[in-house]
Amino acid sequence: MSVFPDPTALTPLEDTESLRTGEPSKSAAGVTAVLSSFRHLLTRTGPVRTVEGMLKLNQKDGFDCPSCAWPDPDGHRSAFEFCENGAKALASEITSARVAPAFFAAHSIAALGAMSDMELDKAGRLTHPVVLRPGLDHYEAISWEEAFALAAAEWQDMPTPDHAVFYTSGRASNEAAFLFQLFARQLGTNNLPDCSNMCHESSGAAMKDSVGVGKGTVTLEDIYESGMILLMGQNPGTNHPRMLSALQTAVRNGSHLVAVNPLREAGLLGFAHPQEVGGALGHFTALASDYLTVRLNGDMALMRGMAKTLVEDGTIDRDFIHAHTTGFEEYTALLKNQDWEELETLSGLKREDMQRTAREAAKRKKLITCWAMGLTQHRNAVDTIREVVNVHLLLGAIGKPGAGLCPVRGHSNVQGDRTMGIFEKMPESFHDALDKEFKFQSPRPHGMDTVAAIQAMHEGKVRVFCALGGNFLQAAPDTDFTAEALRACRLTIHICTKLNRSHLVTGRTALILPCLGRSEEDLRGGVPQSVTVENSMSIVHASRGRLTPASPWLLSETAIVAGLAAAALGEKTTVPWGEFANNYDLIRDSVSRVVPHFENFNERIRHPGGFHLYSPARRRIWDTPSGRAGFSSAKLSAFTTVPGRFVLQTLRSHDQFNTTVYGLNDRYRGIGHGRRVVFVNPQDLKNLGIKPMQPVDLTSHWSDGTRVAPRFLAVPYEMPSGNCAAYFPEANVLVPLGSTAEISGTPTSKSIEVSITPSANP
Ligand SMILES: Nc1nc2c(c(=O)[nH]1)N[C@H]1C(S)=C(S)[C@@H](COP(=O)(O)OP(=O)(O)OC[C@H]3O[C@@H](n4cnc5c(=O)[nH]c(N)nc54)[C@H](O)[C@@H]3O)O[C@H]1N2
Ligand SMILES: Nc1nc2c(c(=O)[nH]1)N[C@H]1C(S)=C(S)[C@@H](COP(=O)(O)OP(=O)(O)OC[C@H]3O[C@@H](n4cnc5c(=O)[nH]c(N)nc54)[C@H](O)[C@@H]3O)O[C@H]1N2
Ligand SMILES: [Mo]
Repeated sequence: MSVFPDPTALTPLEDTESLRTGEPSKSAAGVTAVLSSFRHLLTRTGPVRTVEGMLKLNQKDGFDCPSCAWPDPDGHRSAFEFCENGAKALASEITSARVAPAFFAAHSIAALGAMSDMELDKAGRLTHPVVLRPGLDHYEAISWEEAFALAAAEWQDMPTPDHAVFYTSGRASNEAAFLFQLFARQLGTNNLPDCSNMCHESSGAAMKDSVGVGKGTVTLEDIYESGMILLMGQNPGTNHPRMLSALQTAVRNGSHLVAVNPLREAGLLGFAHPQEVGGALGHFTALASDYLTVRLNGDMALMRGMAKTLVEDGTIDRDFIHAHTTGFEEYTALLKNQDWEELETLSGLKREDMQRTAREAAKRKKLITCWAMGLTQHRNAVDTIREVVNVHLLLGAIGKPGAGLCPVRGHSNVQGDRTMGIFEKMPESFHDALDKEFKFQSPRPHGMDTVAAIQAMHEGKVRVFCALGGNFLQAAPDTDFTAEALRACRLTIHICTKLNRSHLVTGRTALILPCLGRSEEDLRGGVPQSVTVENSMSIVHASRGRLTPASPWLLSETAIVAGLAAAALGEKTTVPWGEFANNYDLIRDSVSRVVPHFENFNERIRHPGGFHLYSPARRRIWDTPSGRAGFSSAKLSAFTTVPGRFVLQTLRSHDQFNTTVYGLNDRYRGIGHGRRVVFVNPQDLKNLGIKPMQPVDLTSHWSDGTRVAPRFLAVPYEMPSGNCAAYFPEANVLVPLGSTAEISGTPTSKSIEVSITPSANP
């Protein structure tokens, strides 16, 4: 049974016939963004809840924005510390629409499957726990007790603990995440895949190896006082809009911004601050003063070209290199033998571009490099990020004010979840501390990451799949294969706020366990509870929901995880699940003894604005085996295709948060009313004999065969020849499960080899 809308017979809402295209924008935000925020909020929630919600969003006594992980400015927050896309995320959470048991009675799985992702989200907030029993095609209400007992029975019936998989998406609070990993480990498995496996895993792997920490080394203050910012593989106008005001401050302070992106993204070009008079009138601050339209996956070559320039010019920081690094000789030998021609071919840039950028960095010294998915989702992602680190090491641009590495995280608490132990291979020291705190033996063999879990599920080696948030089916690569994998489980469980397609592709039995959103008041025994989150700059702070919950039947994520664990583990457990569920301070007390640098956790989060987690690399202490930061001398590479084919990247439109589709516009790229589009270089389209707006089929090529995504409209768009782009999740069917980044295992969602042909279904 298909649970996807037929792409060749689209629903009226996604009727691509009415697709509009216009000129891409030259700046982001401004008043249109504010109007768009309020339109989304008002149409989905009503005026009172809108104002209540906005006034508590990102305030020190309020709740953390459920959208991205960009930090809040300290000291000078405005009354509305939010952005257009934060408002959309909030509107989606505090919507007045409801998915109650009657909704499921009226809609079979097949009927829900015919709805688009946007319609599923717009259906509203889930109100009751529901179950899909074997052989039936409607979810029906179930009590919390019965749901916990049903799940417990499946977990207790597994041949081995490794027949369980626990997936986490990055919106879960620290408290829920800590309990989730504890449950998995008390059950006896490290099978803890998370969205990070598909996201910044490559950054963590590269940085841990090179500089000893897997997290960013800068703060907002550093951004403000930087001399130069390299913004690589990131579209902040859409995905981290609050970053634009930080960039504006940096530029006004004299920082030099260089954008590195195959597409000319509006948010990199200019920013009209909606809360400044000029911005409101449409005057924008120019952001990037240099724009390198690198070829997809050409970044490693670019960085190597910069490194070569620095070494040849002799503009490197010899004292730093001598005192703090290893591998310099080997690396410089490599640079010496590197010819410019190869660097130019692989990067798609000119030698002068690389030299100019390097010289600017050498002149300004205080370099910050920010990056996101444009660097992490390629086969050589880890080597590319290590090459970024190489440039920083040559300049000594790390561990000093105004300089450092800044992987810009996605989900609002994805970094915190990892800190709390959501990882299939936590270090031994974490296990030891966990064992000591809870007086048990946690399993030591590494567990499965996202791709390995899909493979194992597909092979029938997983009985119970339990997800703390997220939309596994739509976020994972190889949609059809992942669907089969989910269907091979006995039980699939989703702890979540909103309906999504993962709820329609299920194990023999399925549970949807609806939880409170971050904006909602969480009362346990009449006492309001706070949770905590960690942002992209390692600041841990409290978040307290203030709004009335969407339904009186909802439980918090923390209480649901505790309820499941208590039922599944029964007498065997050494964890006071019930007490934890009723008082999150007790969870934080345990965290303070298990997780490094969380001493006096409860005290410290009561300080408005929270606290900054210790980062050794920030102080030039290198937590690596050699005690030094390491140059990487990896073999230069870039993804290429056979002639006539294209490198496809899958990216986000302006109207989505990952798999949650808020609307059908991608305003800054000039797209209106449609998502099934593929952006292609105008000359390439001509050469293919394809007209603008002509329907095309995309076929991806991989060692195991081809995959087809039918009927996308071809949109001519400036970018390097041989590259193209389409939206995720529609294009995920094209991403082969086996195509992953070396070392980090991240699916290569930004380098997929495709051919573009006139559609068989025009
Ligand atoms: N509103 C909103 N906010 C979000 C999200 C959302 O979906 N919506 N998602 C959140 C999450 S989980 C994440 S991880 C982040 C994602 O934030 P981004 O990484 O900004 O997200 P993408 O849309 O994947 O954009 C990738 C950008 O990298 C560029 N790019 C692609 N390939 C390459 C390359 O090879 N080299 C270079 N230099 N550039 C390249 C693309 O052209 C695009 O501009 O955003 C977070 N914030
Ligand atoms: N092709 C391709 N694939 C990609 C990417 C790409 O760029 N290209 N990006 C990857 C990246 S960077 C990421 S991070 C993943 C994202 O993967 P996921 O994190 O799995 O996906 P989301 O779309 O963020 O999850 C949305 C769902 O989370 C649930 N939810 C929302 N709020 C809450 C909450 O407060 N609590 C709970 N428990 N549930 C909640 C809702 O049910 C909602 O439907 O996708 C990855 N997949
Ligand atoms: Mo992400």
